Amino acid sequence: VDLLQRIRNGLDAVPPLVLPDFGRVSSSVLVAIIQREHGPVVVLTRRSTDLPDHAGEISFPGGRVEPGESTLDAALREAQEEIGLNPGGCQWLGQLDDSHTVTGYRITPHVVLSEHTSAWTLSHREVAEVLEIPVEPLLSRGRGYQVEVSLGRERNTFPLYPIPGGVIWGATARILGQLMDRLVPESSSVQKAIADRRAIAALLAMRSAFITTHVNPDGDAIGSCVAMEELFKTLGIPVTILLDAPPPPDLDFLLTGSNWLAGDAIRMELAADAERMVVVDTGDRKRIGKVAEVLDHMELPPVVLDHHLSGDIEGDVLRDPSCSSTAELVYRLFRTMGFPFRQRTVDALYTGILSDTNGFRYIENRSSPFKAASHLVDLGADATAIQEALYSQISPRHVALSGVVASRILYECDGRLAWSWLTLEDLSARGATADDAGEMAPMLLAIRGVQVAAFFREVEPGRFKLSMRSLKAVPIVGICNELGGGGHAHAAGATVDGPVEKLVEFIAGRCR
Ligand SMILES: [Mn+2]
Repeated sequence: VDLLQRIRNGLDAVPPLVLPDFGRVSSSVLVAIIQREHGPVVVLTRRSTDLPDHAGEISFPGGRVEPGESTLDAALREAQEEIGLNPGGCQWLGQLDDSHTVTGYRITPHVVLSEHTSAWTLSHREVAEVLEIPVEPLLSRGRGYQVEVSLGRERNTFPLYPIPGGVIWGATARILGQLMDRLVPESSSVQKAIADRRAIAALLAMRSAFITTHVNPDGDAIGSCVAMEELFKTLGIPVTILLDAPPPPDLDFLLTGSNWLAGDAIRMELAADAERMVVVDTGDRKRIGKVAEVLDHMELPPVVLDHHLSGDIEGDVLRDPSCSSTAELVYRLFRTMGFPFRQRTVDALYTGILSDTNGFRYIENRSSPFKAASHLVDLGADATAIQEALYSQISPRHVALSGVVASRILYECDGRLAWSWLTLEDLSARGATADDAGEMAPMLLAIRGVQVAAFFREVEPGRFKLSMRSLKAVPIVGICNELGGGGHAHAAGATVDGPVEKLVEFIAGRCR
């Protein structure tokens, strides 16, 4: 198939990302393709060195969209003004992705096939020269060199394409990269981008929303809820967070200013009050507790944003286990959307990443959680306050219960498996709740020589919540799956019937 046909096919196969302007100036550019003897070329301009902005840089013809004008009309008009390209000789091929610049513009690129053959008529005030860049050699560079640029607190990453006599960078390079992506629509990165934009389109099209997350919510669950709430508020979409039970006190600071309902307020009659539900940090119906009843009675299926390996809720599912946390997934989504990060959003997302990586311990050697966190701190996340809020809040009852758990630890498999337990009586004798017990498995896993930790907490007589943690060499999610539970490779759980000794025998058998 010839290159021009591949461009057409790619534009048809990959839908454009269409974004709100989030208060930025609306602008558009024209990606004009001309079929020359040696193959298709794309028309770029070198901007005049006298211009106040982007002087001497290489860019597509384009500019600000005037009131009442479509983005396509604006792009064609600007191209005519700048280089004398005749709009009548253009055939529209399609639209590339909206993007936001660090300088405050939303750019919509339109791709046209132009029949231009005569000499270019330059507006010398704006344009120094027209560059006809062959598409073929660009393609061999793929996505080019990835360059990150900071301007104030903003950051942006885009490819950089060297061409004879200069480089293409910035928003122009990103748009060119989008065109290159359309030439390989089957590649996994493009397929991932298509999944992203399906979720983004679903979120932007909502008229009212509920947001929910899993029972016993952690910093990632609540942080992701709050970040999504901020998105809907900014878009003017009515939104309420629904929680199975009131949030744990140490996460209260995140929910200040949020609109949320929990516990007895969760009734299935709520289903009529919002158009769709967004489920974050889980994709399992049984993990959202009471809220499942509301979900079941809603007309439209939910949007799921999750970083766990699997889930049974159907709808628009954006699942990415390569993310350390749902907060990291939401951070990436907001970057793609060009959503302007504000204080509440960056605090919520930083909390999610810090919490789910347990203070950057569970990162599986990925750099992405650090990059996201570093950007969020640059954007103003109060890392110190969040650290104190999450990690200086252990209740005296938890410390007392830890003592009980520590005094009972038993070892199997030559000390590689450590396990302990708490009964309902242990809790009631100390006036403690399940929240006071919290996570005990990490304490067991920190013991020298221990590779697998199993902690059992009685939830009703004879029935236990098993929580497991393991070191890298020993994945334990399979064991929890066999027991009817699930989770991550090295942090998983299940609800199981005793006696505990029998269960430990089973686990030890799997660890030998
Ligand atoms: Mn999570």
